[in-house]
Amino acid sequence: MKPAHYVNGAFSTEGAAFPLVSPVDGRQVGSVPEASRETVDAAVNAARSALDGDWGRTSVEERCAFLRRIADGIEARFDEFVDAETADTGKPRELAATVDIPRAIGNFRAYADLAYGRPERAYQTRVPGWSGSGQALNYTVRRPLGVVAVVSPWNLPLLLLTWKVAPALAAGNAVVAKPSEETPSTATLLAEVIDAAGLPPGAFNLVHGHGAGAAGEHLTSHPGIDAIAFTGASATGAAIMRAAADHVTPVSFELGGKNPALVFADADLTEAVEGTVRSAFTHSGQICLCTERVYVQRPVFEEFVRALGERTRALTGYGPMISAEHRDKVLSYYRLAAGEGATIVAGGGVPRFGDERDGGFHVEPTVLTGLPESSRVVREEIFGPVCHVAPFDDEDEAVRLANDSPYGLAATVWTTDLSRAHRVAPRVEAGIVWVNCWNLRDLRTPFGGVKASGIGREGGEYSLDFFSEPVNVCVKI
Ligand code: NAD
Ligand code: 6OD
Repeated sequence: MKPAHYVNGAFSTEGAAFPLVSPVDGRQVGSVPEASRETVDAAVNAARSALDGDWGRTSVEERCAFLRRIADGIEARFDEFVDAETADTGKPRELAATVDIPRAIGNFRAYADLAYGRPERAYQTRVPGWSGSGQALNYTVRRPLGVVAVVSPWNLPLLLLTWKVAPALAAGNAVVAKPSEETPSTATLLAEVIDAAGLPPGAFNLVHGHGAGAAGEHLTSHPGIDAIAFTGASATGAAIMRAAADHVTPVSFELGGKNPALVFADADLTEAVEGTVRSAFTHSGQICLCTERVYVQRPVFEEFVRALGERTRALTGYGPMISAEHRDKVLSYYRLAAGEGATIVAGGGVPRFGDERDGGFHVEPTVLTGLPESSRVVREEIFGPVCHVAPFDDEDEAVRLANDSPYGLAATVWTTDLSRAHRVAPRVEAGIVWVNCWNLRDLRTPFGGVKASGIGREGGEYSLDFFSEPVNVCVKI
């Protein structure tokens, strides 16, 4: 399968090609076509025509049936999807097979269920002194926003793309999607599945290419776009917001994080250590929800750091950073930490394998201590397999440290004290707080961040709300 655009129901590889590089060994494994402004225009125009045509006339039942067919289509080609996601990202195959691809299938099924069963409120309004019945009926109908741009990152490529595409289609929008330039493959497979599912041409379009000054920017600044759903870095969100401002285009943003974990002395320490290994190092820390700041109550600090260090040094089979550029960014933070006098409890460098992986973009899972809270390593999102561990004395200090960040995406609290869990969770400035677990997802719940971590919420009804416009109809009875 070669990465290809999918516009108005047709595949093409129009545009200059750029290399697709394996992060595992650094070799070029393919090429990706860069969508020109004309291709983006064609995709937006096709989406508009679909709304004016067959797609715009579909009922919610029909759209939900399409979503289920797409889910079935991904399932039927499960191994191909897993192979493609593993190859593009370098993540362990097991992760793609147990998280990325099943969740993509789940996204389509969940939104088929949610959109189909969605009630709307109605109000009977009394108007005293009115002639006739003196009453009116107010009810709400939901209209799609129109042509929606979906721009997604490389870390969970299909999961995050379908997380937006599924509700956008369920709500009746037409979509122009642009996946990350680093990970074009599963998006292309998705277009094949959508094509086979028989969606009317133009209802879903896919363009490949880079972001700034390229396909991504052409798309998000396009006057024919009615909304933008974006997942990626906060700085990119700011750039997209500036582009969106010209047309007052609504945005839904899922952005970066610098997520804290709070480990109280009453926590089950084995669980907290295992949980932190998962939350800091899954997909080599390249998940926006990963923990990069760990705060541990002083009586168990030394024990926790020792155990976390041991577990981290024993990790094997972890995947690489997505690119040489990203590897260099992560390593620059490792050097910065060392330069600022951090204690490197585990990792801190580049692993040597003695095989072709040495040409890839691996870095060691790393645990640091001893840095001041003001240091860049503690404040900035690194997006790699690294966490800094610091002590705290009491609940108030733990909450203050957790909240002292420009970000507010997710947090984890480890405690066996139920009252404490309920006290602390709502005080943490984050969109999601996990207690004694991490990244446990129910697709009906609100998902998103506060502060620099995002605008709005996705998930369940929240996504369907974003992707549709409520219209109140008031009828005199
Ligand atoms: P990125 O912002 O560099 O790129 C994301 C997407 O935006 C890509 O498709 C890219 O081509 C496009 N893009 C880049 N510049 C653009 C521009 N000026 N206009 C339009 N499109 C543009 O992010 P990334 O490096 O792919 O992903 C890592 C970042 O994403 C991290 O900061 C991470 O925290 C964040 N992220 C957040 C969530 C979340 O749910 N909050 C999920 C995953 C990743
Ligand atoms: O699980 C999800 O729905 C979701 N949006 C995850 C985001 C992960 C960030 O990398």
